[in-house]
Amino acid sequence: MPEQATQPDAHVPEQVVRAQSGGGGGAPADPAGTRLGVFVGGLILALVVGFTLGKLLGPAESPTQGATTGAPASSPDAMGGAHVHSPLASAGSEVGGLSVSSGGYTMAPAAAVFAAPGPQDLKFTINGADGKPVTKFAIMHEKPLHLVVVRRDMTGYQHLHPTMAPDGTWSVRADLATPGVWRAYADFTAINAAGTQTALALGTDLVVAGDHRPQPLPAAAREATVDGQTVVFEGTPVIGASQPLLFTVKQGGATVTGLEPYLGSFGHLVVLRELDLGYVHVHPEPALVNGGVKFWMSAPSPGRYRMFFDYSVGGRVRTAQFTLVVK
Ligand SMILES: [Cu+2]
Repeated sequence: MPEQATQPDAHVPEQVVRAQSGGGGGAPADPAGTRLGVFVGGLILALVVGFTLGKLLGPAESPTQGATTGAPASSPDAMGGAHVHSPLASAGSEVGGLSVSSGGYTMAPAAAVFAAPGPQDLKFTINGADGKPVTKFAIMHEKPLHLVVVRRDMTGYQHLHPTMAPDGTWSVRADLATPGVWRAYADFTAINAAGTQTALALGTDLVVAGDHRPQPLPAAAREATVDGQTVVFEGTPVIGASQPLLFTVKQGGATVTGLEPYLGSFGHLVVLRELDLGYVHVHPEPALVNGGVKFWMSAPSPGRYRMFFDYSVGGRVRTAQFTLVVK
């Protein structure tokens, strides 16, 4: 299986500011993830759920900070300003990544068609409502922007961290190893001139010319092997209610106890929906649970999903992949 592509740590430009952080402790009320507060059109407060990292989020934070989300900030379900999220209620029920433009922000790739497969220097900007590249981003999970790249048949997954030039151009080397249509998701929290933070996952297609050989989605399984380690998950996602998912890493039949924090948590889970590649990025509880990494997820709809679980052991990041069927 493909390894997590490793990238040099992103240089964090001066313009990138650190989001207010909850500092970890005392966040039991928020294991599933809520995010408050994006001004839309100047007035409306939107409530967005997607993923969170308890370490970054405290329950009583400023309404404009929090983890990024897979859902656009202005999604209709999020507009009920008065409703209060029970901590486990609706995290993950939205998908993002379906649009190249949302909430006043637009992802603009420098090139979206490539003449041949192979490593490419991807470049793009995130443009604001004024059409100019955004240069201020909040740090979420230790990075100002996360880029997930995968071919539309769910092969070739990469979780990358581009670097930003002072003019707002993001660059990263990505391996578009095979012909076909790829999806690139930019997951970030932009900060506008007024200081308002907007968490988004925008997505664009990238087309690689050549003889396209789409692969079928592997059968659903609760176990995946990556680089000599076996990863299993427990839990059954359902629609409309947040359910736990516990991922445990095993080697030689024993649970690997040495999971290390990676990008501020013990694991990261990207869930993509088959057919439209809707993006659900959930995050774990801050502490290990019986040596495993526990996430909360609410499935957005019936169907098949591909789950990509990034974790770090011995300083090495691996990605375990699973097909999930939601009924
Ligand atoms: Cu990332």
